[in-house]
Amino acid sequence: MGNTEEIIGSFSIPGELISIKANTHGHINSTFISTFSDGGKQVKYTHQRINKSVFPHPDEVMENITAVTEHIRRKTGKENSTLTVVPARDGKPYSIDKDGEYWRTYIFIDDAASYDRVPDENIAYNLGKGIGDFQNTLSDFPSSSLRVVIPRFHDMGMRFEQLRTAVRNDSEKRLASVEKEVSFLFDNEKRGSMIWNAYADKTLPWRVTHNDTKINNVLFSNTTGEAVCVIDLDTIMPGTALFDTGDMIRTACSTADEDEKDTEKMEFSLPLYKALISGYMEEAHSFLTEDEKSLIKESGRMMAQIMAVRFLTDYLQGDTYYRTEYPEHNLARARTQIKLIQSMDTRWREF
Ligand code: ADP
Ligand code: GN1
Ligand code: MG
Repeated sequence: MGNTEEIIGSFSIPGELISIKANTHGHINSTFISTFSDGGKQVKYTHQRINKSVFPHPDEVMENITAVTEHIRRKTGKENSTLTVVPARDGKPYSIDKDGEYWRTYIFIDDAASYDRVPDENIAYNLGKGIGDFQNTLSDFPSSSLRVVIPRFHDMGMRFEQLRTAVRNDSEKRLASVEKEVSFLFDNEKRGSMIWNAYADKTLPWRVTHNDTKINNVLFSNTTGEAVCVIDLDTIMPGTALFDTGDMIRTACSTADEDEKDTEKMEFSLPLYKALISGYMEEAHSFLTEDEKSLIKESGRMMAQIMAVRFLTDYLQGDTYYRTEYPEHNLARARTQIKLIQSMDTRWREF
């Protein structure tokens, strides 16, 4: 923890550091929660080392986050309605350690829960409402002023190209065990590419979108269950609202964790879908176009597919992108996403 303690000291935080603990729920950054004692009061902070191989320009990531959080706070007038960036002592929204790694600090949002899997319909409803409200609050933010921190992040065609390269190279000699999964995904390439293509040719409107609206990127009040704050703003960029509806559907209308090893446990749930979309539409019906509304259902399938493609690509390439806890972790994630797509197809057919 030595380096972590040192970097925490470079931020403008009053009081005395009491403890630091790691949080391993995200797949990308390294997250630590600290507790400070300030005049007898305990205050918690989140510190993150930004993953530079995923975000090659962390300063641009922080530029986006600073602008967006200021906009949200100005409009809502509520302190914890968004992340609060704690500046470094030199006034920058990040601090660079002796190894050249970028770190940032946020105020930790207390009395709020983070779920890796949706516990009930009420939380699904509140997730939809929270993301609808987030998009609505940012509807007057100029999307063209945002830095594109990961170009073509949800470009299905590009993700399939990356999978093709990984299949061709088979650098880890893992291809033989995943041929069924690879062919399922390629069979669905055209269908899965439809939303990105309609976004890229501007048939779908360009908006400010979060682009990573999985359930553990929203914090929920411990008392009311309402969405308190949308976090993990790293990938805020121009996008279609359907990237966000899709990732919510993928993670909040499913019956198992994203990395459940037993694919039998992964099913698409229509009651959770109804709850999620009713919360979302309460906030979003006024600004969505009919084209967008008609593609919401498809967006869940598309996001499950792009994740399956990305997890499988990472598996074939030797697990260099996502944090993994065991050698088959990305494979489990990919298989579970595929099972979710298959279950969506079955459930919608029955419906
Ligand atoms: P990653 O980019 O690695 O996914 P996140 O920003 O999503 O990192 O943070 C990882 C986890 O840390 C979140 O899922 C959440 O549980 C917790 N977390 C992050 N920031 C805060 C915060 N400001 N307040 C409370 N919990 C937080
Ligand atoms: C990553 O950072 P985290 O864990 O919230 C990834 C998302 C994926 C998600 C899958 C920058 O999100 O795109 O949907 O894992 N973030 C990035 O769980 O690649
Ligand atoms: Mg996250």
